[in-house]
Amino acid sequence: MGTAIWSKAAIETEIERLEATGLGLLGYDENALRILAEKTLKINRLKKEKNAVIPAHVYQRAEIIHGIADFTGDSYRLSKLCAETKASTIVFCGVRFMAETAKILSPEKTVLLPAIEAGGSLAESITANDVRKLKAQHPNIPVVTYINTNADVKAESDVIVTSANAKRILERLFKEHEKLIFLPDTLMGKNLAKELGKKIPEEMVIWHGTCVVHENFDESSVEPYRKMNPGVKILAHSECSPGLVSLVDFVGGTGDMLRYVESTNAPSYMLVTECGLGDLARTKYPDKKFIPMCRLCPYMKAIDLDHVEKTLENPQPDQIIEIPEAIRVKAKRALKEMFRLSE
Ligand code: CIZ
Repeated sequence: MGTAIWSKAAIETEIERLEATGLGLLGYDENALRILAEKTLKINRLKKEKNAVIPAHVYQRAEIIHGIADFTGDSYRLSKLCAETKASTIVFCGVRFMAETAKILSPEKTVLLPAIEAGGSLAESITANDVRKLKAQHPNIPVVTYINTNADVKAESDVIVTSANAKRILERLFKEHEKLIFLPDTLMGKNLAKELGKKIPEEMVIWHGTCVVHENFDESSVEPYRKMNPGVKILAHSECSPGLVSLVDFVGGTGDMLRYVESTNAPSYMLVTECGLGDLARTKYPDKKFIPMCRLCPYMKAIDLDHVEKTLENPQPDQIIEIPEAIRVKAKRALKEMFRLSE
């Protein structure tokens, strides 16, 4: 990190600010907060100097969410807020598809992804050429694509969905179409088909991608914990397997999971998803009890404060998101269709 020297008072005020966010509840002690404070002070100053904004996905590291993010949420919320921001630069603390979505919606802004390793197993499971082949095999069938995909895959799609709005959008589309193609998450596709009473592949053609985090939870993540924690409410992300989903109390995206916790009063909660959500829930609802059950996503956790600082100071070409205009325009059309159908 750089050599900025902060006054003792500035450091103490920053430590108090960080402490008040709830980081202490996650085990960040006085020493850890002191180390973080210098970094967050510097990044927050750089952010102002560069007219930049930092969105952070809920799966990001806690020090990013609480120390430097301007707004936090799921990919749907972040895409909307990024499109509205007045800042000229977006330093996206999330994964590549999220940064690309920001660029698709706001091409005039500089969009930076601090760690190039922040890709994703779902996005990597399918190419634009795969989608073109599917469309040739199933002509005139609308392509519904989970937001967790690269820009060129979005460009081949008719409408984008997120975990927050997939069910609603599919319901609306099925009123006008007998069959849909759903990409790329096979587990989410199977969950949606079951919920909507649709047959695979007669009514839903589903790609075979999976999320490296959610595919690893199974039924064994549920029953023993119910016995050990009477009354526990178990929430699973909609990228989990149908077998697991059939055993839990609630299934949805991260925003829905947080809303469920907020609006209920159970003795304890178990959030079956990436660990960042449980960390965030612990700081948002300090009076509620959370049973640990999560996995770390190597892509979501690729970015740390040092990456953000270096990117703000001197972005490297491979951190700058660029999307060919023809692809961007087509991908934007599919995203706009999502906004239209989900609202
Ligand atoms: O859509 C998102 O943000 C992802 C990847 C998960 C979720 O449910 O928030």
